[in-house]
Amino acid sequence: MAGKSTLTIVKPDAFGGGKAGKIIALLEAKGFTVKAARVLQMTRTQAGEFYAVHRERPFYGELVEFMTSGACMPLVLGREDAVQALRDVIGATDPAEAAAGTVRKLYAESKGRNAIHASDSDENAQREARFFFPETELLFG
Ligand code: FUP
Repeated sequence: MAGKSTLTIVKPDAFGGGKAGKIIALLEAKGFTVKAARVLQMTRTQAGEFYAVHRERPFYGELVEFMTSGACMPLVLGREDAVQALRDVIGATDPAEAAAGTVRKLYAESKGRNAIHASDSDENAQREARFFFPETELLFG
């Protein structure tokens, strides 16, 4: 059964550019509720661990550099079929390929500086939510 929660991050380009409010408003308009939120500037260790799955990819160094370049805002979001619904709302990784009305079409600068992260499976959503919100076990279920 599809889960009711997912993890998003308003990335440093969007957070630093004053877009967090607009992005959260768009997500709420699409039926998501905010279940947890925080603001932090990730260390290289944190960003490296969060994106460990991409460690061998050519863009990994740039990705860690970007994600540690300023404050970001992780949020746990609730909705029916949360993971897939959020993937649909954020749009393609490259904003040039993202559909009209998606977060990345509206707010992303480039494939690297692309405004928002969204978990790609229920398993990763749980893992990523625990990464930023280790004190809460009640966000999923
Ligand atoms: P997405 O799930 O759409 O965020 O995309 P991926 O999981 O494939 O990539 C994670 C992040 O790596 C992207 F958000 C941005 C960065 N990336 C690049 O910088 N260049 C690429 O070619 C692919 C991804």
